[in-house]
Amino acid sequence: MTSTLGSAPSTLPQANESCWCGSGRKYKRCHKKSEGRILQGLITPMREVPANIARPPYADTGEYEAWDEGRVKSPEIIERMRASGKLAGEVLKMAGDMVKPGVTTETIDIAVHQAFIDGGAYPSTINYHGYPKACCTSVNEVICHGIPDSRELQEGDICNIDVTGWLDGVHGDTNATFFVGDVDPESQQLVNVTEESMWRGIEAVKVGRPLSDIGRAIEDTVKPYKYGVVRAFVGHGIGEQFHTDIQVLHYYDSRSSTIMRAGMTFTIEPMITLGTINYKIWDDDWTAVTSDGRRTAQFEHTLLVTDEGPQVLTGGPGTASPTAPWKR
Ligand code: EYL
Ligand code: CO
Ligand code: CO
Repeated sequence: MTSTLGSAPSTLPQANESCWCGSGRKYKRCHKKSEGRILQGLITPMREVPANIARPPYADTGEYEAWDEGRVKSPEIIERMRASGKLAGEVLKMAGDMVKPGVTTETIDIAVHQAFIDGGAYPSTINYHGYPKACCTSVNEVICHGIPDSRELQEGDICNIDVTGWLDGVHGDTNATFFVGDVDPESQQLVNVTEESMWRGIEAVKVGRPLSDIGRAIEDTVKPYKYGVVRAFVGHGIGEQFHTDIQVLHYYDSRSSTIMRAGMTFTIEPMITLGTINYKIWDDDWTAVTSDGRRTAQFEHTLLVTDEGPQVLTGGPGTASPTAPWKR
């Protein structure tokens, strides 16, 4: 039996010394495993979306039959996706501006929820396969799908916010990783290189080329840093459905041979780790964490393939955009 009460002293025991909690067990067999890892807070019930906001097919049941949606979108759908993507970009910018020590991820979720509603959109994640919140907030070693809760962000954390809205029948999906106050240099580099890898992946979007070019570009970007590229979660086709059949791997695989065509829409959303790419899912059945507890970062945009190259549908002022020195 290990105590879950109390908090660790500022000077921790050696691995073979007895645990600080008084259990009588060696520290390495007791609290060492969870030290330095984030603890889940309390999760409030799913929030309502007002009746005047149109609801996607899964909103009431959490389930729906996927249908065969064309990979190449009509000009009319593309116009709607531009508007939906623009709103998602604006909501992400607003959410990122809230990130600071002491703010709970629940507070950010409430603001995201309201911002989508104010923009006339349904927050796509609500009840998507039963997911309870308007966004995902993934802190430190959380790879993705962290559920907003009562935990306060702490100075030095890194926090990814992933937002998707359903506006006028189509989804726009984007995420970014934000610094909470001052962050250690190793984490800063992880976040900056992860963003760069997303942009290098976007630059590889080209009519007539296979999707595998994207994963190769991402992998080549992070290779010099010996970071890991998560394989378990991938980018996806998007449109009238949150996820369509297109899969966008963030690593090179020759079998990813689908040829990019003008009018295709999909996300690129690399998850990059300091250590292992192996993951565990918490008992909440949603939250994916690195199995070694080391940090991980992610950035995401929804893209349109055109004959002139990629168009970022979820971009806009203040959203994840090419501003760092390497981006010219
Ligand atoms: C819901 C469904 C397992 C999201 C994304 C929320 C989470 C875990 C099953 C992809 C897939 C967000 O934003 C996404 N991609 O960028 N499922 C998602 N869920 C969920
Ligand atoms: Co997303
Ligand atoms: Co996505």
